[in-house]
Amino acid sequence: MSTSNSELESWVNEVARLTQADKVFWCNGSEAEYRQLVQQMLADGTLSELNPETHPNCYLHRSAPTDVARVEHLTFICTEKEADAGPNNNWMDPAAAHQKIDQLFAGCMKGRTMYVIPYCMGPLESPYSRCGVEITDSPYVVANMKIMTRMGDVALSRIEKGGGFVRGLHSIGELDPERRFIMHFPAELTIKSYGSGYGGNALLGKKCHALRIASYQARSEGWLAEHMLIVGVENPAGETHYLACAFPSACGKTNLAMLVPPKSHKGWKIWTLGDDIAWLQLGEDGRMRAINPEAGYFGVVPGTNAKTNRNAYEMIRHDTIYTNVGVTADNQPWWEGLDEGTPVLDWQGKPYDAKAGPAAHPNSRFTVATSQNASYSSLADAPEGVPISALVFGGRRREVAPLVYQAKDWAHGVLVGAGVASETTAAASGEVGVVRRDPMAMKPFCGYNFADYWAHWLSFAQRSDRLPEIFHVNWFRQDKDGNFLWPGFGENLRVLRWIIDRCEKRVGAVTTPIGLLPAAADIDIEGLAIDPAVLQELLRVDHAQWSVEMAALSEDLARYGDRLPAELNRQLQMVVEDLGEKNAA
Ligand code: SAT
Ligand code: MN
Repeated sequence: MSTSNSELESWVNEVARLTQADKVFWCNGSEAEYRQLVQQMLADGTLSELNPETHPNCYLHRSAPTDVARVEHLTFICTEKEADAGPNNNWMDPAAAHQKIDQLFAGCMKGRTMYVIPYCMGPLESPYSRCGVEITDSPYVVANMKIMTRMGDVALSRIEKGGGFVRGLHSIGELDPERRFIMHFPAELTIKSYGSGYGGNALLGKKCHALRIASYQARSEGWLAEHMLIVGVENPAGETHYLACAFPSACGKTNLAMLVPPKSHKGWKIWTLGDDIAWLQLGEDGRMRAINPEAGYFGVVPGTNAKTNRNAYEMIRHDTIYTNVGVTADNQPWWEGLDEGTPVLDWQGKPYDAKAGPAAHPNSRFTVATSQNASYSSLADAPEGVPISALVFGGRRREVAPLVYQAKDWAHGVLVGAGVASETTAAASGEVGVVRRDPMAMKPFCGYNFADYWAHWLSFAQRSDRLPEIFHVNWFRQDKDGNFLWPGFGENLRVLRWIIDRCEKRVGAVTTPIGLLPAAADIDIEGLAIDPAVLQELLRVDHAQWSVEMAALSEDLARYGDRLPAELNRQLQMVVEDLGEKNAA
């Protein structure tokens, strides 16, 4: 017996029989265990050591070239009824799915060690946290899970105290894209993932558990599992507001979460709670509280430098696992957007040739503990989480969406979230740069029918009158020549200030059909080389464009048929009518 939880014990035995693993290894989560795994991976070539002088305890992993991002077309939600998964998910019948994937798992760990990773998503003492156990044959996954979660003995003892756990079974299989599936069985709190060793496909605590399974669980338990960063903004008077912000993958969540206040903003501080996932619960006082279920960052490397994200740039100089970056002649990691050094090898370990492609894969990643970030907030470990003042949605949009606007109320805010759309990035396989509708930035991550999810969101208005205000931002507006209109990065603090002032009712707003916008004078642009005309443009609501946008949203919502909450349609109709009236006027 390796655990007093008999359910866990018998599942582990059953998996060992199915996969015919050579050895079963229970991870205790210690530093010594991590170091030993690293040694083993250095010996077998899974990792290589980076320059220990410039980057102590940093390692490079090169993934299979056909395994470099999440695979949404191979990701399934397996519910008894197809309608429960919804048009937003790929669906498979649970019995058929088990059969299909168990065939792949049969015997797949022959000659391999099977690692058992008990993990806790969220602070160990928090009632909002949830546990899971991932079984994997990948030591790279174990090392990443060690950084990304609270894992090992501490998690096992929480599981043994009761409360259940999510089962995650993972094998890299043959790393064959033709034999790859990421399957979720929400009713069984079970995940089965085969054939990929990459990020969200393989670190099952992240997107699979903390978003897809958790969103499903959250619905029945009355909370929300969201694709949101959590950030604290402290003003010079020492007052801190916490915001939770949702953006699609690779749209700058990590940068916003660890924003460095510009020189013009003396006395302002940013506190990072999380960069990717927020679990939101209503506290006893009716305020929404957030915890970050994760303990590490799995962040996009390209573009990271001392100017774009100084905190990230510094925290990844030690104790970091790099995946798919290039290297310099003296074995330092290298990526596009790093303004120093020259790559000699690309992410596949081939001699770097600028004509053949980038040195670092566009979705190359760093894995690093949250505590290494200079702006880390120790409240990330607080069992009660932090109170949220504002929920902020955003996307990457060349046009249409203004720099910032506020929803008129909670129900309208749900429409604003449902209307999130963004240009695609390299975080998922497929074409890059096309506008895709991505409601709440959860399109790839909601574990059930979006129609039911929106109904769940709307229901919060009946449960509290102290809900956060809801906003939408867009840092990515461009002019006709493709130049960004807004400087972004640290300067985004200027927009966060307006958001907080709105929450505190310290500033007015201009009412438009799409929501409440700042008067140009209320966005502080002092010290910015930005033309007032450009700011006007950033805050312009183009009614014709918005009518087209609302038609696209309406078409997307229509896919949910009768299941769509009537309230969401009502909100949409109000915006459409307002736009029409203003057009006629
Ligand atoms: O690969 S992950 O899903 O972990 C990263 C992302 O897409 O946000
Ligand atoms: Mn993400």
